[in-house]
Amino acid sequence: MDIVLATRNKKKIEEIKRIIVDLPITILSLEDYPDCPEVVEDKDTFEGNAVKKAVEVCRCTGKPALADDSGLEVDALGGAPGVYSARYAPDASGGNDPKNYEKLLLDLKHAPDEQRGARFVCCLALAFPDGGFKTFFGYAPGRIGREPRGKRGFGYDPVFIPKGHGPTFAEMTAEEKDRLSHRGKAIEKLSEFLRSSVVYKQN
Ligand code: ITT
Repeated sequence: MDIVLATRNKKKIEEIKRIIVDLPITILSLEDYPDCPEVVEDKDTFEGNAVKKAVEVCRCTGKPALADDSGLEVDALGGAPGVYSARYAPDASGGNDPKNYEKLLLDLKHAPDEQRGARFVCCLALAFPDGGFKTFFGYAPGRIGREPRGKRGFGYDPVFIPKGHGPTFAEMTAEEKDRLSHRGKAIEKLSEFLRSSVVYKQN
């Protein structure tokens, strides 16, 4: 079965590909479909944006499409940046720009440790050519550190410390992050669905 990844974030693509390894599916990307237009993310929920991205890419390619909408919810900011995580700093060039976590550290400058709680959220949407779709959620609870640490991962990883751990996601190996991450957990649920799904067995 072919699945087109409906994302332009190369780091997300790397993570999804390395976690889905044990399933006999061929992962295609938008680079295989250069004529598909950019999807405008104008919904105010992770689910809304993920479903929109998956459905539009599925319509354009004629193949099942998998989209990831994700972000960081910070308690002291009432859940911000949330669905706007990729564009939190007004002058950020995209979701992997350090300006986003630099702004977050500045906004939390006066927040004591007990108010630095946060969680990463990932919603995966898998859309099918018959118009149907399924969503899968994953959450990673943790807290925001006081300075960036580590060079691995992407986005807010250098400032996110998962619950029960000392290092940030950016200081962990890929395997350690995948075990704890919102994306890893959502992909586990997607994999269970694909393994048991009639659609998957028929293709
Ligand atoms: P696509 O829409 O093309 O998939 P994007 O980067 O714009 O790519 P989102 O709109 O879902 O994706 O934004 C998610 C942002 O949340 C992402 O760019 C990062 O800033 C942040 N984020 C999500 N998952 C993350 C992770 O595992 N580690 C660090 N930051 C993450």
